[in-house]
Amino acid sequence: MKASVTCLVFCLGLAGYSHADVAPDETVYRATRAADGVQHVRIEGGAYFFKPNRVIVKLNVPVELTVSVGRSVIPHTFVIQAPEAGIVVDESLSSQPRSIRFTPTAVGSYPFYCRNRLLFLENHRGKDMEGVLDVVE
Ligand SMILES: [Cu+2]
Repeated sequence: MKASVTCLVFCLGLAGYSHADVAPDETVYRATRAADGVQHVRIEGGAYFFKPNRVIVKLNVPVELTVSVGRSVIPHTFVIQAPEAGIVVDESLSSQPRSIRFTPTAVGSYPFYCRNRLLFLENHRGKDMEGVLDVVE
């Protein structure tokens, strides 16, 4: 009896987490310098998320972001506007991975997001298609 109650609680818990419309929780990727001296980061986008949605990179070490989206009729973009840190990115995305290179020059937390909007509806950023790039010492 006790075992079946435990299972019931556990199974309900799992069902709660598998709800497809809920935005994924924060997924963190901490980049490290690879043998080529570059911090390689892969970000996957979709309607409406970026995964990981929190990326931590080291200051003054080159970064190569490889960004793509799953097959979709909805166009998406990847934007970072942080000229104060030497990072200005505005790219259209497709299922073909796209590489973006920059070297972060200032510590801080910089948002990345999709700037697209579906007709007059809410923009994708407002639907959780955003994340944070943390530049650390
Ligand atoms: Cu989008």
